[in-house]
Amino acid sequence: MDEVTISRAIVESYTKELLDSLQVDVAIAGAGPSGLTAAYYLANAGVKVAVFERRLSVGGGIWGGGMMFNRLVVQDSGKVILDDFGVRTSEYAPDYHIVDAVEMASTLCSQAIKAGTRLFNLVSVEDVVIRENDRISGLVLNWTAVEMAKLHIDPLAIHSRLVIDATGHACEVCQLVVNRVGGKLRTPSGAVMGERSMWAEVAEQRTPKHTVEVYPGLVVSGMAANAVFGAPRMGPIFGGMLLSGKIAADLCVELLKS
Ligand code: 48F
Repeated sequence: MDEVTISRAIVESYTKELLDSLQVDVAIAGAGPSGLTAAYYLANAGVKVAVFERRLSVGGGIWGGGMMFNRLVVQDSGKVILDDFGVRTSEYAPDYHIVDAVEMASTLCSQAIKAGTRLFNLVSVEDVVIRENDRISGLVLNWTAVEMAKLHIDPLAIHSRLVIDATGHACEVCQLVVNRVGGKLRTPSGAVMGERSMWAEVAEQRTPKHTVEVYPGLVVSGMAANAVFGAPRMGPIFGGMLLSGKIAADLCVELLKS
């Protein structure tokens, strides 16, 4: 075995995928449950989709379950989506299904990639690309290592027809739109309204409703959708995250037709 061949294989194949991802149909910020679910359904629909994830690990808030008990709960509607992915569930009570968090995180990730998602971990979204009428038209990216080390190194950008903000509680892309673009979101206040205290039932009902095109070219999904619309957090019940990811994918497929 030759070290240079190993290095060339890695650099060439990664660069090829990155070059091929400089222009995509949908760019997703964040590889938590909603981002991975959106990516999986988009890739299966034949949409060119890339996910950019800040952390080394993919899966966001899935792994730790509830307070590090690595189990999650989904409702019947979430179970249907997990069935699609091939994630096993066991019924605990009517409409309450238990999921192994580690199986869910690893399977969502694996299936999204096998469906054709380009997944770049250790890459942070630090800004958005803006075009005519302030439409969001891409993402500005840098290595997470650069961000962590606070190095003064300029980022690179990719173009996309649509962006999904799947960054979770921080709703970072929407925050950028408000704070850097000076944009007015399609929320009652026009701003990020901020997440409210835990109320699982209400939060789970509201997450799918808030999965919308919140700004031209920008769809918001998952916990980011609730944070943007001032809805409660839900804790370790994950049906809403999965549903939201699927709704975001379906919405993008429709928007891409126009
Ligand atoms: O937080 P996260 O899992 O978001 P989600 O898909 O699911 C939320 C649930 O995990 C949980 C919950 C449900 O009960 O409340 O919190 O809405 O995943 C978000 C991912 O986005 C990454 C972050 O590291 C995480 O893996 N992320 C956040 N900001 C950026 C980012 C950024 N600027 N660039 C790239 N990735």
